[in-house]
Amino acid sequence: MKLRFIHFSDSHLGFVDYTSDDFSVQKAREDDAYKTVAAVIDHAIETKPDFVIHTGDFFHRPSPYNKAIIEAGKQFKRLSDAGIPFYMIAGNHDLPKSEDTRAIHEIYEMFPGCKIFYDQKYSTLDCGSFILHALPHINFSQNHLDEINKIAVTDTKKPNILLMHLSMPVSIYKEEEPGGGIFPVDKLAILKEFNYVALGHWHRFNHLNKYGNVCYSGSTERINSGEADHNKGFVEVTIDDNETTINFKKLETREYLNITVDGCSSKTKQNILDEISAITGGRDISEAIVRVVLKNVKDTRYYEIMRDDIHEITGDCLVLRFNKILEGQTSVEDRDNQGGESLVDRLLADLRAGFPDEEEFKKFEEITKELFEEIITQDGGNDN
Ligand SMILES: [Mn+2]
Repeated sequence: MKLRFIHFSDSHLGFVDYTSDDFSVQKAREDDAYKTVAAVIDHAIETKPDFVIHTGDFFHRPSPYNKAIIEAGKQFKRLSDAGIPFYMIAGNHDLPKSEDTRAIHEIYEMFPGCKIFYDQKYSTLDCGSFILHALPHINFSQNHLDEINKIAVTDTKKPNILLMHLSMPVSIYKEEEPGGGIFPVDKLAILKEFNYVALGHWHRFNHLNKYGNVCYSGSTERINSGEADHNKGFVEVTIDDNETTINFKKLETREYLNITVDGCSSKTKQNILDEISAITGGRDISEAIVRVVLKNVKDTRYYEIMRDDIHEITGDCLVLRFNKILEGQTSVEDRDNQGGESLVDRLLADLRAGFPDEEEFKKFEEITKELFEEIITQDGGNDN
């Protein structure tokens, strides 16, 4: 008995990158997420797997924008029309935090073949040729642990597949996301009893061999520059008797170009600009997101290279971010982290001069950022 299926995750539909205040950039980035999800569904329709699974954070928030709701519906309908069953669990981003709000997932269950788990409980489902075990995101950590402790394989005659959206108790990445809960160490042994454990929450593909066929498929599109260093994609899995094969498939995503020039204090302006030119290499990067970081910049030469100098080399790109890190510092200041170009950053930079007192300004900055965050996220508190 051979099973072949696709596992994808963390598509974060409806994510809008507010680090750019340019509406066309926000729109382009939002559309990127729809395109990559459509590409996964294209692949599914072409290759006709037995089923498709998604391990949570399909949407970026519990109340997605209409466009995200519609785009999701289109893709679910395509799968449904092609007769490919779809199984999904809710993640910490798309499950409502309050008990009296209904989950958006419910509407997609109207598509034949579409089964979504958002009930904050561990459950199993006999799918005929295999047993599906689903552990959607659970808001309260004690309940989460109680449900994890119920996980058990009882029928070994069929392949068993477990879906979870959480962190594994290994600290591999500095980007490791908070908010999804952590799988308890003393329960790890059970994972080996599964033919496949499909994980969501971490955005980088990772097959955690030592726990068994335990695999993060990674997300389908980047949501910040911390994700620039790895490919995005999905996973194709086959279970042939007791043999599980895991194949990562790379997705074509928008180019995210991080350029770092080290030791600028000992380089001339021309050296630095040449180094950047060598990397962009006269290619067309008009659709790319480009981030240029100059490290070890001498205080007295801080204004020697300006954004316009960089723009002259790169030409127009979708987003150009430019940071300078002063000698003796290890990172750009928080307010400069995204390239120093956001609306709130510019506002704060302008207002900075009006605050002779550093402490007072810090307090003001903190409150302003909190307020701004609340306005743009509408519902505050739903991040991670
Ligand atoms: Mn998550």
